[in-house]
Amino acid sequence: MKDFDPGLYFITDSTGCTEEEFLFRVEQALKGGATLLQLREKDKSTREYIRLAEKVHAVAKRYRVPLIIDDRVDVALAIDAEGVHVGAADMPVSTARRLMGDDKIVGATAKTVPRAKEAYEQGADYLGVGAIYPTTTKVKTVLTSTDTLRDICHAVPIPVGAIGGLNKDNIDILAGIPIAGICVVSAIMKAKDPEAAAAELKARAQELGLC
Ligand code: TZP
Ligand code: MG
Repeated sequence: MKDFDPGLYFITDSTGCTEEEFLFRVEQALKGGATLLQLREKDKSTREYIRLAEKVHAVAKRYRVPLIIDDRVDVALAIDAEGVHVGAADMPVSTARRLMGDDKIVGATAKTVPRAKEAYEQGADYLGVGAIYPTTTKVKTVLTSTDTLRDICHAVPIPVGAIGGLNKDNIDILAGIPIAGICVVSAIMKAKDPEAAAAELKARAQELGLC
């Protein structure tokens, strides 16, 4: 069943964390109200990625939050995750959709209106658009203007999430843009208290009508 809420999309980064600390932080984020979870690992072997994904999936299931795997359709299929997220350098959306099947969530990164339309036409269920602000998370990206973000929201009928350097103190820049949610790594992952950080970010986003 494809049922997901992109309101507060928490994307993980296990860099510098023990596995125990990492899983604890993921759980705290879910407790704090993250509605969608993405496991994003750049340096793990396939075997390590699958092992960690199984553990994260078990936690996510307890909170009934869908787990999306970044980049890796094979890992998503191996653990029967709820979905996969593909970027410009990953598998095309149409291929990811064919391999994942119609019941799974396929998300895509888009930084322009044409790319957003293409991803939608190829079967994407949601889009991540950014970076809105410079980010400290390890990622190859360029900034996307809020005008482009707004244009993308109007160009496709699927949910659009804003990403990149977002936190509770700077998301007001997105007020009035019809996004479906906020996607963050550091604002939750690097917070002293990930549960409180997630709850506060969600409350602020709701206040601004962003999720
Ligand atoms: N894509 C665009 S920016 C980004 C990704 C994966 C990283 C966002 O991380 P943060 O820490 O919320 O800026
Ligand atoms: Mg990617």
